[in-house]
Amino acid sequence: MSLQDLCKAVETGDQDRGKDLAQKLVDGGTNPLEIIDALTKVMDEIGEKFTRLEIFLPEMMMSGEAMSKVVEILTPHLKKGGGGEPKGKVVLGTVKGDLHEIGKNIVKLMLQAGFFEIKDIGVDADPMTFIKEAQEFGADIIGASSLMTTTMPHQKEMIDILKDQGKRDKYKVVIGGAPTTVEWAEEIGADLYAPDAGSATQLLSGLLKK
Ligand code: B12
Repeated sequence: MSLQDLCKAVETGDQDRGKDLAQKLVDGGTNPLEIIDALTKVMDEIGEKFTRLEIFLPEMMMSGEAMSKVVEILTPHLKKGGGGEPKGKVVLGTVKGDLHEIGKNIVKLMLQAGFFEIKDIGVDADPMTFIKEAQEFGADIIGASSLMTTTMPHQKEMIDILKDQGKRDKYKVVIGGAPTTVEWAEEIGADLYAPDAGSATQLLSGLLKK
């Protein structure tokens, strides 16, 4: 039983083995963040194999589902840490046209563990939905995930609408997702880019202090 075995189980989409191994690894003291890190690399490889037509959509789906199941097993371990003063309110979603949610869900867990209050607006969220939900929730931060180059423009669209409506200063906007970069964040006028869920909590805490 090793992290490598778990990676193999997720790669081959074996949910039951994935859940079992993940449980054994955390019970044995492996850091859940180390597991997520390793599995994110596996998903990157899956994506590359998909591009090279070495695997097809059903395989990518099975790996994605196996990873989601592992994240469910890790959830109580990520949430450990006891109480604390809420640091801020975040509306979090995946942008319009984009159904990728694994990364967003991990970010949500990590932010909750870091004492942020989260309103998860799911996937395929319209720019106006982000803004409406942020207003209703009294959010400090809007977090938008995009996993595809084709949906990244909706992160910009949301910021542009905020500007047009004179609400840009009401919220800090943070973006993320595999194809996004710090350069893209600067180009579209986001306040922050976080490369992974592990750094997001710290970076967001810093952002609210500014
Ligand atoms: C799993 C997967 C799927 C699953 C999604 C399952 C689910 N429930 O989410 C399924 C099979 C459904 C799927 C579908 C498709 N997919 Co897909 N998918 C992937 C894959 C392999 C992994 C994504 C993933 O979960 N990674 C693991 C997580 C943990 O990493 P992450 O999302 O990057 O998140 C981390 C950070 O980025 C960051 N983060 C993420 N979001 C945010 C947000 C904020 C605010 C912050 C601060 C941080 C942050 O923190 C996270 C944790 O550390 C990627 C490959 C890749 N390299 O990304 C392709 C990939 C994204 N998919 C791709 C494609 C093409 C598709 C489809 C169009 C395929 C098809 N022909 O139908 C559809 C599109 C569906 C749609 N409309 O969205 C392409 C996109 C190419 C492009 N245009 O850019 C990729 C890159 C694969 C490839 N190389 O071709 N996919």
